[in-house]
Amino acid sequence: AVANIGVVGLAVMGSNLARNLASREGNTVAVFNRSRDKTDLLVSEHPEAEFVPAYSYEEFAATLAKPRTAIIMVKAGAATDAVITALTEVFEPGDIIVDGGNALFTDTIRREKAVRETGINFVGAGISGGEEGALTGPSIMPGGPDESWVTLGPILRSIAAVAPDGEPCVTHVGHDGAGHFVKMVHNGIEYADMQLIAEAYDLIRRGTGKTPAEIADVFAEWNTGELESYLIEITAEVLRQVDAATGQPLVDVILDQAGAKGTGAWTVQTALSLGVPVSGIAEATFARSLSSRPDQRAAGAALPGPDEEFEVADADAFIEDVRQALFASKIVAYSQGFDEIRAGAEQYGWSIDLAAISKIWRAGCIIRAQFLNRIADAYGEAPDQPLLMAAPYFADALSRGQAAWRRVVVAAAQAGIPSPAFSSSLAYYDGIRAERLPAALVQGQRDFFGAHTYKRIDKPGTFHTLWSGDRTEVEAEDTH
Ligand code: NBP
Repeated sequence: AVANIGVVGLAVMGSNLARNLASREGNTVAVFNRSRDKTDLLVSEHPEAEFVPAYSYEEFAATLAKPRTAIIMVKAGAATDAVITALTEVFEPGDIIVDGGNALFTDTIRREKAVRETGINFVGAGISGGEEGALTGPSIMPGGPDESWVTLGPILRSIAAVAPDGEPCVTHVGHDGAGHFVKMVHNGIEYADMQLIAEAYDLIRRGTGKTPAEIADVFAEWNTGELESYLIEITAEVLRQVDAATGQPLVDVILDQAGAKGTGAWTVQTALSLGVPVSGIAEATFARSLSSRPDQRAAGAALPGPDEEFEVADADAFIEDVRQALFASKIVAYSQGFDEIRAGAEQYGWSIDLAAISKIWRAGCIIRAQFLNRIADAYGEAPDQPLLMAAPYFADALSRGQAAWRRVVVAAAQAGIPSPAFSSSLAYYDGIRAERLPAALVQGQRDFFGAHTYKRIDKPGTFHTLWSGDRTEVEAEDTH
C-alpha cells in the first residue's frame, strides 16, 4: 500500500484531477479505469507524476494506504452506481469513497445511506470548473460524514483553487447530498448570470447599433468595476472573436440555440418542490428551451412586434442603465439561489454555512467574482438574515440602480426585445418589497371554488365564506 489517494475513471475529468493530485507535495495517486488503455495512456504521457496504475478493483484497493480514499470520476448515473458497488466489495469500514461526478443530490443521499450500511464513508462532492479546473484547481463542494473530512479535508485543500486571499476553495458543505445540492444551485446561478449578460448584450446591440467588438470593450470596462467576474471577462473575449471562415463576428455565425446538460432544470425542479421562487434561474433555463425550438420560432416569426423602431437617444446613458439593470438583476439571482440552498438545508437537515459557500465560489468555478466577497460579508454579519438582497450593501446597490433597471425593462418591452431575466428579476424585487400583494384575491378565489379557507389580517383563525349560500363568513378548519 503506497498511495494515499486514488482516482477511478480516467476520462478527461478524472485524468486531470489525478494529475492535479499527483502534482501536490505528499500525494501518491493510485489510478484505475475500467478499460486499460486510458490508464496506460495517462501513466505513459505523464512520467513526471507519481501514479500507481491498477488494473483491477482488487489491485486498486491493495495499493491504497488506510483509510483508503478514492475519488470516482465516471459518467453520472448507472456507471457511478457500478463503481460504488465494486469499491464497496474491496474496501473496508472507515475507508472513503468520493463521487466527484455531477450526481443529482437525491442520488447522493440514496448512495450515502446504502454505503453507510457497510461502514464505509461515502462523500458526494460537487467539483466545478470543468477540465481546466480539474487540472489546475477546482472549486470543490463535498458533503458526506464528518469522519471522512479528517482524511479528505487536507487532500481536497491541496488541490482546490485558491481565492485571492489565499483560502482554498473547498469546505465541508454538510452531510450526505449537501455538496451536490450546492453544486447544483451553483450551476443554476450560472445559468441566470449568463442569461442576464446575454440580455445586456442584446439590448446594447439593438439599442445603440454598436458592433460586437465595440460591445466587447463595454464588457471589458464593466469588468473593472462591481460587475468584475469571470463570466463578464469571457463575454468580452467571445464578442471580440472574428470567424476565420467568413470574417464576421463569431457571435453572428453561431446558431442561436442554447444547449443545456440539465443542472439548470434540476435547480428549478428542486426549487419548485421546495417552494422557493428562483425566477431568474427559471427564466434563464426556459430562455435556453425557447431558443432551441426552431419550429415554434419559425411559426412565431409571423407575429407582430411594436410599430416604432428602437432608438436610444443617448447611447452612453443607456449603456450605463443596462449596467445597473444587470447588477440589480444579478443581486436578485444570487439572493434567490442562496434562498434555495437555505431551504434545501432546512428540508434535508444540513447545517450549511452560507458565507463559506460564497467564499469557495471565489475561484476555480464559472461564477467566480469579487461580488461573492460581498455575499460572504452579508452572511458573515447576519447568518440568519431572511433576504440577502435586503442586506445593507445590496439594498444600497438596488436603491441606486432601481430607476435605471425600470427604464431598461420598459425600453425592452416597448422595443419588443425579450428580457425575461431582467424583467422577472424586477418583478421579484417589486413583489418581495410590496406592502400588500394580490395574493389576498387569490385566496378569495381559492375559497370560492374550493373552500380552501383564508386567514384574516384582523384576527386569528381560519375562515370560509359560504359563497353558494348566504355569503356569510364562518370559522373553518385550516385546509391550506
Ligand atoms: P465521462 O462522463 O465521459 O465518463 C467516462 C468515464 O466513465 C470513463 O472512464 C469510463 O470508463 C467510465 N465508465 C463508464 Br461510461 N461506465 C463505467 C462502468 N460501468 N464502470 C466503470 N467505469 C465506467 O467522463 P468525464 O467527461 O471525464 O466526466 C466525469 C464526471 O465528471 C461526470 O460525472 C461528469 O458529469 C463530470 N463532469 C464535470 C464537469 C465539471 O465541470 N464539473 C465537466 C465535465 C464532466 P471506460 O474508459 O472504460 O469507458
